[in-house]
Parts: sequence; structure tokens; C-alpha cells
Amino acid sequence: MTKTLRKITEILPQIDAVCDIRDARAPGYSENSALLEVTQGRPRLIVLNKRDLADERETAAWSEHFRALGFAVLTCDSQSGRGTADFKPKLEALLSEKIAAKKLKGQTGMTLRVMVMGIPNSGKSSFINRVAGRRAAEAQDRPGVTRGGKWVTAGTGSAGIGFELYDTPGVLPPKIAPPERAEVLAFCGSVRDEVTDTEAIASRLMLFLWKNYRGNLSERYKLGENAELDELEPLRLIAERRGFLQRGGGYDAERAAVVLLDEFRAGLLGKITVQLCPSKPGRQENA
Ligand SMILES: Nc1nc2c(ncn2[C@@H]2O[C@H](COP(=O)(O)OP(=O)(O)OP(=O)(O)O)[C@@H](O)[C@H]2O)c(=O)[nH]1
Ligand SMILES: [Mg+2]
Repeated sequence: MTKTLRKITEILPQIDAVCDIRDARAPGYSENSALLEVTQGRPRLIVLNKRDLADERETAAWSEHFRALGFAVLTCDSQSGRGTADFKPKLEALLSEKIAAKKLKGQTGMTLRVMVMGIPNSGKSSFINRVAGRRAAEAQDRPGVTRGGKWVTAGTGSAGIGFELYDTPGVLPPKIAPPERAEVLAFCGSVRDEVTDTEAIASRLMLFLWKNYRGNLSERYKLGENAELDELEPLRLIAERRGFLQRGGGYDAERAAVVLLDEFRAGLLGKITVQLCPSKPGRQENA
């Protein structure tokens, strides 16, 4: 964390803008306050990535929320590439004054340097690869893949403006509060599973889904109309439906927990947002 912050501070004078990659399933909680502090005052584009996994209505509400706060916002899916083509035009719009000033000075061969940052596993490296149009940065399905920093040349935008993106390691804030935030980040796989209690996290996810996305849950696990959730043993329902039962009425909660988390993260439960937008007018729970 400190090492990354030091590196970021070191290259800060070279950059024109910051690209703040959030997980569209938890757009507020996936913010990194420490990184934002270091890069304060820099033009910033908020990217809601993994939009293919998130509830579309919530993503629209969160985009509005950030726009109302004065931020430029891009929503995209860096796995398929949907939405990433808007990055260069958005950045050029964000930096239009700077670009115009450089043009006035007769500067040609202009390059915009953008630092891409965010919490672990939010899709920074995947996003860079999409914008660059090649696999320039390593991306994997676990947090902590990118180490050190790396400049990636990413082609040109309109009028021959060049783009260079700086890939940074994911950084978590030193203190993750409130407790619900830590849970939500664990749902999304931004916290290493080894440091979290899988059963506890999956139980919390189950309770959230039961309350807010019961239809998705019922469909995936064929819960039936009369299913009831035992709040003290929320994973029992999944264990029963999947046959993870033990002799004497027990069940394999650990196995049910792993299934739920894996399937949620893979998008098999459908498009779900685990941090609902606070400012969505007239929201109704879809329970
Ligand atoms: N479904 C979906 N998966 C994505 C998207 N973007 C990235 N991923 C996946 O998320 C995982 C993490 O992606 P990375 O690009 O390595 O994330 P990162 O932010 O660079 O991660 P660190 O370097 O570990 O901080 C990979 O399995 C990607 O394929 C997206 O928009 N949609
Ligand atoms: Mg990375």
C-alpha cells in the first residue's frame, strides 16, 4: 500500500488525468479514499466496470449519482469490451481545455497520460488491455495480480492525440469501514478469500439476496414459492437444493458457501448490485 502510494506520488507530475475504476456492483464501496487523496485536484473519470454483472437500473442510478456530484462517468464491461470505446472521447472531453491550450501553443504529437487506479480485482488491467486493443497488462481472476506499475501505450484518439495508460496495483483503503463495506467487497472478490470467513460472508450475501434479489436466488437454486429462509442458517437452503446434506440432519455449509460466492461472482445469479444506490428516487426492492 505505502509502496504503491509512493510510486503513484512519484509519477503524478507526468499524468494528465486519473481513471478511477470501480466495481459496478458496489460503486461507492469500491472507491479508494487513500488513492483519491493523493490524486486530489486531478481531472478524474469514474469508470463503473463489470457492468455486465451489475443490475442495469442500479448502474444507471449510480451514474446519475456521480454525474450530479460533478464527475465524468463511463460504464463498461472490460471482458467483452462493451463501452470501452467511449474512453478516449470522454477523456478528450474532460481535458478539452488543456488540449485546446496545447493546440494554441502549436504543440503537435500530443500524448495524454492517464493513471488507472482502484481497489484490487476491479478490472484495471483488463480495462487497459481493452483500450489498448491488446494484452499488454496481466489480468487474472484474483486480487493482487498487478505488482509495481507499468506504462502501456494505447493508440490514438481523435486528431492523432496519443494515449498512455499507467497500470497500478490494486489498493485497499487501510481501514475498511463500516463492516458492511468489508462484506460487500468480499462478495465481489476484492478481498483475498484466505483472509475472510467464507461461510460468514456467504451467509451475509444470502441474506442480502433474499431481501433484494429473491427472484434471482429462486431461479438459480429452484427454491420454490414456499421456500423460507432460516436467518440463523441462511446457507441451509442452498445446501438442501444442491444435496450437500450430512447424516443426522446436518449440511455442508462450507460447500454451499463456496458455491454461492463462486456463482454470484461468475454472474450465474444474474445481474446484481450489492451496494444499492442511495439516491435512486422511488426505488422498490425487487423482492
Ligand atoms: N464479467 C466481467 N469480468 C471482468 C471485467 N473486467 C475484468 N473482469 C475480470 O475480473 C478479474 C480481475 O481483472 P483484472 O483486470 O486482473 O483486475 P485488476 O483490477 O487489474 O486486479 P489487480 O491487478 O489484482 O488489482 C479477471 O478475471 C477479469 O477477467 C468486466 O467488465 N466484466
Ligand atoms: Mg491488475
